[in-house]
Amino acid sequence: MKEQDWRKSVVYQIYPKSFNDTTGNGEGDLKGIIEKLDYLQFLGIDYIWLTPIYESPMNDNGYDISNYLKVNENFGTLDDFKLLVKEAHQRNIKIMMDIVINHTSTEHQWFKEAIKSKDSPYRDYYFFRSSEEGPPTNWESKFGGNAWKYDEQTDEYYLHLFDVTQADLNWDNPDVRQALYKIVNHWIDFGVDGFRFDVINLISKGEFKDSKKIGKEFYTDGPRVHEFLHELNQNTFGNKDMMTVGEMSSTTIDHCVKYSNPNRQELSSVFNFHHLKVDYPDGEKWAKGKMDFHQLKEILMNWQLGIYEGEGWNAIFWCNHDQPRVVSRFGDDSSEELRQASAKTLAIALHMLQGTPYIYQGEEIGMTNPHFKSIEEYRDIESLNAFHYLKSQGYSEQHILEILDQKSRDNSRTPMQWDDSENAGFTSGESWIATADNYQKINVEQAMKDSESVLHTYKALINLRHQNDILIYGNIEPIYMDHNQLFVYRRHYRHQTWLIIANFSKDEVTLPDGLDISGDTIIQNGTVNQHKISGFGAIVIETAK
Ligand code: TEU
Repeated sequence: MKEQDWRKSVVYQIYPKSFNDTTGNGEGDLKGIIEKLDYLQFLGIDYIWLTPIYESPMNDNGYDISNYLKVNENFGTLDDFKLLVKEAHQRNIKIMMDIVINHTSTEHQWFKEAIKSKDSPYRDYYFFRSSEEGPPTNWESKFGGNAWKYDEQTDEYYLHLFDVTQADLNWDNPDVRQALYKIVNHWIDFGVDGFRFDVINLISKGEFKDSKKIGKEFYTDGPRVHEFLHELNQNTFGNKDMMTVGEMSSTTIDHCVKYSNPNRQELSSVFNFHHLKVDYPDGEKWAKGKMDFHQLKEILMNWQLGIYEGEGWNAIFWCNHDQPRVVSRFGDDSSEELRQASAKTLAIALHMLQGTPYIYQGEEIGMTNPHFKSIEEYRDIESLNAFHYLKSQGYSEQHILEILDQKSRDNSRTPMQWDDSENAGFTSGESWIATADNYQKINVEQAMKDSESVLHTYKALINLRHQNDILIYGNIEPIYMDHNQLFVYRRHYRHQTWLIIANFSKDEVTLPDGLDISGDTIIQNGTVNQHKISGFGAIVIETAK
């Protein structure tokens, strides 16, 4: 595989609204990120993925863009952004912008023009359809309800795969594509180093027909998606030193090989989410569920082998701004000992895989879900819509809160926990969302002082990736896949072999007979000997060199 430096990189995702507030208005801002660049440099990360900072009514916290060319004043000014890029570059940290070009906010000028009349030159920027018998199709919005909104003024419906205030763009219209390429190039001109493209595998819609499911089959990995991505590549970031990643909803390995194989000149890498649905009973997110460990291992390994085989490139991650905190979800946050042990082992198990590791703000200190007790504490539109829908279905408020406690996107959106002062040092004002009540124990300041903290495990893992080509280019060999507690695999590269053993249970486990763990220890969490591994223990051993 051609050597490409970006493949040695680790990305740190920042959700600016919850990262660091320097104005006291209770919301994070760009200057707050600049203040913390030395911390990120200490951690050793290579890129910052900045979730959307563009002008937005913030119904979906910035994923509903009303002006792509202006910085949302809640986050600061264009000068603040330019300073962030400059200061990050001075610390050898690159900036990856998050850009949402599958849909715009209904506050966007294009949509405002489009909805004025059927003859508007912008009408065909979106999907407007007339229908006598209600919504044109039975497709469901990912945020609940039908995916079509009726507009009385022009007696037509418009498509919104997400919130009703997020209208889907018509990529079949070449004017839309050219307008979007100009926007991407606008930000490239500010010296950014890459992009994360939001739900980019939904941009090509096929037939508008009723679905036997919820409609996904008509717009996921659609008929022209690869053509569009290649055109996007060639008109913007292609042939530049930029790293791109596509968020791929409900996609396949085959498509992701096509999206990320460099010879196809589409994207550099892909996010897929199949491994983060192993606690969805019968695929249902809004239900209480337990992690299916075998399914988790199988999906992770299938994607590792499939993408390696196709010379594509995975993003490897547990957390992001849409997902619950992994230590509460797949680890154990019921005690300080179990929280630390499970957070470290989850990190080791993930960071030894092939692909680009993504660390979500706070994951590196083992931040947990906040375990909110009332619906009033929630802010996320998807979660609030789910609450009202489940209530309409007759579920008790208590039961719904238990579901939200597990699955809400707000689990990852509580303020970054910097120190043990009020609001965890995130803001001097009233925070837009409550801080998790364990911030006095779990915060950056405390973690920096403790050489055994989760933070220092993440720092060590980032360094290992920078220093060891086996992690970048080595192939992977899953073993003991039928084990009920252990996640075990090998990495091979040239003459080297690394063995990775991670115990996903809180109980001590006897190692399988014949598993030879002699060799040099690369990194370890907990106690491991030839026969046993401690609860949530992990070890990486160089068994051949
Ligand atoms: O997320 C796509 C998406 O489907 C998310 O809603 C997420 O996968 C889901 O909540 C998991 O159950 C992207 C952004 O990451 C998300 O924040 C936006 O709300 C969404 O697109 C619309 O732009």
